Amino acid sequence: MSAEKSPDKKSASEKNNITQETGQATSNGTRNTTNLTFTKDQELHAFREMMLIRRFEEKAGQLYGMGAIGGFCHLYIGQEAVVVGMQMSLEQGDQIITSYRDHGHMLACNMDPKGVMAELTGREAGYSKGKGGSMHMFSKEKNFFGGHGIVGAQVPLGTGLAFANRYRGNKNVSIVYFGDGASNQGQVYESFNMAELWKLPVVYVVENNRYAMGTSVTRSSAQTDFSKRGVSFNIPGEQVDGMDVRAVKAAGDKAVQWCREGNGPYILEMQTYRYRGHSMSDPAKYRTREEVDKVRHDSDPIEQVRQRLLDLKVSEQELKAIDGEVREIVNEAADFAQHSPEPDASELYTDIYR
Ligand SMILES: Cc1ncc(C[n+]2csc(CCOP(=O)(O)OP(=O)(O)O)c2C)c(N)n1
Ligand SMILES: [Mg+2]
Repeated sequence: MSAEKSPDKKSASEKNNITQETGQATSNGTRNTTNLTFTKDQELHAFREMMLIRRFEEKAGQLYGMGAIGGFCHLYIGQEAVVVGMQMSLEQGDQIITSYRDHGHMLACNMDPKGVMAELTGREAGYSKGKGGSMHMFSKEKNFFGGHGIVGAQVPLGTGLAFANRYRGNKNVSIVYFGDGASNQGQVYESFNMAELWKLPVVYVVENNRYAMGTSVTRSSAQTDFSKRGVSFNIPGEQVDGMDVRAVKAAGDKAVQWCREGNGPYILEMQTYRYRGHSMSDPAKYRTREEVDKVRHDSDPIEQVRQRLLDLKVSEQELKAIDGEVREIVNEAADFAQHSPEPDASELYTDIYR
């Protein structure tokens, strides 16, 4: 019997409908219908932050198409609510670490869009002096620890960040983002074991966007409820509607508090979706246009916030003005990047171990 036909292997979307329904899921996979509300200021903040990521990614896609960006480039379009909602739960000094699908995480951490775009285009003014590209950027100042191209590699590293917090006796939490595909890696479970054993303050955020490259979760994962992946280590977990920024923040608050109080790690499965292909070179033939259109139409994270703002009597013009400001920031970043010089050849010999 094929994986698709097995009764236990329903698709994540079947089991955990990505809908506009709000509310947190509990660890047994059922959703609470807790009423989640944001103040108008929080809605505006979420709208602006998500728009910045979306416009930035659209521009990166354009520049890639024009040949201005070389190497790999993985866009975050569709997943914006995850990183924006989580960021709203964090405090100064909390660390972030993620995979190669990292532009949104950097912008959410307040890294400069000019520095990110300059890195994408391989310029001297980029965060890694033009030598790292899309997948390898860092900012110690903003507590952003990369940007990792090896699937799952950030999980033990992020667990190490949590160990450092514990060792130093501070109250900071490390947020480790990884994908549904990465969740099947052995190093993830070695990390889970140590994190629970030593009660490390780490939130593991599984960004379940339903695909690992061209492989759907139902074809690759024996257990598609990623919130349960910590069960044998006694790590609590929840499934979260990762398209609703309010649900993300509510779950983030709970998980971060759990960690800050010294209870050990927490797992959040964010049910989300990527609109674009795996990377810029993926024609995405493994899924239908209709599947993508349906998610965009029914549960787009930005559209949800836009609708709520309109209900709060924020005018279309105000929302357009925010979009205009964001577009300007992104255009300036693209101009800056393209006018920044390429790194000098001597840079080949810096920032390396001999
Ligand atoms: C150790 C390792 N194996 C394989 C790859 C090739 N690879 C790059 S991305 C990817 C899929 C990962 O999917 P997922 O974790 O779901 O993250 P997403 O791309 O959906 O954000 C694979 C297999 C890699 N980079 N590193
Ligand atoms: Mg994935």
